[in-house]
Amino acid sequence: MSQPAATEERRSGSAGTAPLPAGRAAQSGLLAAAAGIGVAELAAGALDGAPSLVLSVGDAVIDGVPGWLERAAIAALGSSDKPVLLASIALVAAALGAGAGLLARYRFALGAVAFVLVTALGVAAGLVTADVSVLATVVAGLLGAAVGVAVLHRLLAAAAREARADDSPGTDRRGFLLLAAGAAAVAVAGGVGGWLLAGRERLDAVRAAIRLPRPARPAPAPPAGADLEIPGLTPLYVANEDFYRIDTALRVPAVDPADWRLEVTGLVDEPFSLTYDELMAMPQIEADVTLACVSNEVGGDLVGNARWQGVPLRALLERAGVQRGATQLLSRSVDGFTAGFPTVTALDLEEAMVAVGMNGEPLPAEHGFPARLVVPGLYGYVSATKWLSSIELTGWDVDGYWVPRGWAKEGPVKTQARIDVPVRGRALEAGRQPIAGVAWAPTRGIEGVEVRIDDGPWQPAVLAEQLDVDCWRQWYLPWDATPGRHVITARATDGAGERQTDERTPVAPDGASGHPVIEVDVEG
Ligand SMILES: Nc1nc2c(c(=O)[nH]1)N[C@H]1C(S)=C(S)[C@@H](COP(=O)(O)O)O[C@H]1N2
Ligand SMILES: [Mo]
Repeated sequence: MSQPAATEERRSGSAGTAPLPAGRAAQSGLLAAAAGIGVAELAAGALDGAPSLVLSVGDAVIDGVPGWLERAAIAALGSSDKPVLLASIALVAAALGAGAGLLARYRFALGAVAFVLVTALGVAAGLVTADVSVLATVVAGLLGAAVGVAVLHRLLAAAAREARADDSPGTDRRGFLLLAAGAAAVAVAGGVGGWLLAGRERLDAVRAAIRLPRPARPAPAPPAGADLEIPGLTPLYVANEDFYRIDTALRVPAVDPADWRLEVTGLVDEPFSLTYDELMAMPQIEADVTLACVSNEVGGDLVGNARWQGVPLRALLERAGVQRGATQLLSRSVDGFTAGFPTVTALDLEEAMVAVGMNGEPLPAEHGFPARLVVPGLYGYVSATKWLSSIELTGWDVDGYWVPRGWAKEGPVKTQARIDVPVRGRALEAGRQPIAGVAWAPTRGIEGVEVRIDDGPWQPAVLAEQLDVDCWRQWYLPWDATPGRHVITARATDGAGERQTDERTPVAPDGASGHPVIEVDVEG
């Protein structure tokens, strides 16, 4: 009888020597990692100056990947690049946790060391974030690692008990499952709590309390007929919550207007800085401007039109006094993004502004609260800095964020038409059907759109009222759809009489060109 030995093993509770199944060890490691991450996130939310370690790792990935990969990710995933990145980090963390669990099955110390090493990587990523407290970040990491290791120890001990309990497996299995559920609850509560504490909730309340001033120069109401209201056609103004979002910020910067300043610096006679209240007290304008991303494919949806409100850049530049040689306006965000464009553009275009309002509301957090730039006619990557922190006048030799990453120094928006109707992939019946879409050439306006069906002639589309040269224009063509497959092509002509080229180019380095084409199957 080996009864004494078994008792001895049971009493020691040593996970390292227990004959526990590999599956249980992996589960234990995964759950311990989740609980540890949850606690670290909670601590990061609670401690001043500690960034979320998970999001810091994400930021490090974004900063570290080569430009072509970052471009490819945006091209393939568009606005869902961030959820996909976070899901990937979760998967990798789960795999690492499971691996640590398997290591701990042989030797507990090995698993514990794995936890500490991975946490150290997270802390390292956190420490390179702007404005961190080293102490708070390390404490968040230590708490996470400590909880992870402790939970791992307890789960493995429970799993070992379960493995040894031939007589009454039910109770011991329940013991493991209860602990497992507890670890999962810690993970979820920590993650959610950390996110709430990180300030997003509080900022939403601050933003909701802000009233936009009446613009000194309001934009005219859109003329009747500027929106054709055809089902499936993009509305003239895209609602804030539907507006495309592109940026390098994994975590939307939570900028409290009370702590915010806008610096106007560089090659100017009198540098100055403004508080949010001072900016809001300056005379404001309203303008309807279509914003487009250079990564937008022909026919893509990284483009939108909104009514923006803010202070003209020209007013800020006049106050600062632009010096000779200040050929570039370089804007910077609170999270270190930069974008630059010719100073003359800001002086020439009265609609170029520091925007504080979007479609009648204070800027949404995702779109740059409390202030961003909006410059008609330029792609966002050279101009539309969100969470704006400074405007620096420089020479042309300084480059914004995307220029060394393979994008053109100058980014004028190319003339484009897009076909929205017939809606891709939706069944279509023979008979009278509209073909409809939008076309944009900000600062130049749209003079015409033509549509070609199969190999037929180019037919002029009916244009909606032009709201403004800076914003897109809807168009449609009535069509007698005949059964079978059809190819529909469109092209726009801008206000200068220049026709959209049919030459196809990729989005890099300066924006896609070519005609939008859709294929439709008309039912007989
Ligand atoms: N701070 C910051 N501002 C930014 C970016 C960014 O990565 N960070 N991306 C720019 C790009 S590439 C585009 S196309 C526009 C998109 O603005 P939106 O997200 O409000 O549509 O924001 C611009 N402003
Ligand atoms: Mo962009």
